[in-house]
Amino acid sequence: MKIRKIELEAVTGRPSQYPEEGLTEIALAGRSNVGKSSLINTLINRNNFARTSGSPGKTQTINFYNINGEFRIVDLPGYGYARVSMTERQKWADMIEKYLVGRQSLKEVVLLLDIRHEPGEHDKMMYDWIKSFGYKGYIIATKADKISKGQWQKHTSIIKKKLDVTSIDLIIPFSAAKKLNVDKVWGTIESMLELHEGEIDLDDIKPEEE
Ligand SMILES: Nc1nc2c(ncn2[C@@H]2O[C@H](COP(=O)(O)OP(=O)(O)O)[C@@H](O)[C@H]2O)c(=O)[nH]1
Ligand SMILES: [Mg+2]
Repeated sequence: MKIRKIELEAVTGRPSQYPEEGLTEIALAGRSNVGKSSLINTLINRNNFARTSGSPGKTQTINFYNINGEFRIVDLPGYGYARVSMTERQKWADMIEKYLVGRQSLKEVVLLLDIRHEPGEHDKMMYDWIKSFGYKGYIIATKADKISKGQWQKHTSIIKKKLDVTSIDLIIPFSAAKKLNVDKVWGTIESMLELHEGEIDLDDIKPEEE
């Protein structure tokens, strides 16, 4: 993917402030600190366009990144941050559900998991939730530089088993720190976008007027 232009189009939890529907959106979900912002920065080849942080953030917004004016990568608010109140949790759930349920442009939701750890209860809930909406269930296993390549398969198998992932091919080990499998992730995103483009658009098959 050639990146020509990136724009942070909206940072909001409110549907009224989402960017206009139309461009295909691919959303990223995962617990706080799993590496969502780092993944976005690596994909677009910028150091800190999507802000990363050492401490799990409390900012609960949905961030819409417009890529080349062609599609959007959508960074969903992270979960699993221990020090939040019930009201905060409820707000998170409302925000994310409104987006997942109501967003027509949303074509795929990718779950990010730390490759080192067995998925937790919240990860399982998130994955089941994603699957229940009919999404394919892609997983990016982040921070893959933290274990040796020889260990990747063992760890992705644990993820597959724990979350009932239909195919191991849906799990992509990835490292922002060492830029491992960047092309593979882009390839996967491109295939998601092509699938959408492959849908029949009546405007395309209408004969041109004389
Ligand atoms: N070693 C390593 N650290 C990473 C990687 N990706 C993210 N991190 C670190 O994990 C922390 C959280 O990353 P961030 O992208 O802000 O996570 P987010 O909360 O999911 O957006 C930061 O300290 C990052 O530097 C990676 O691929 N390898
Ligand atoms: Mg982030």
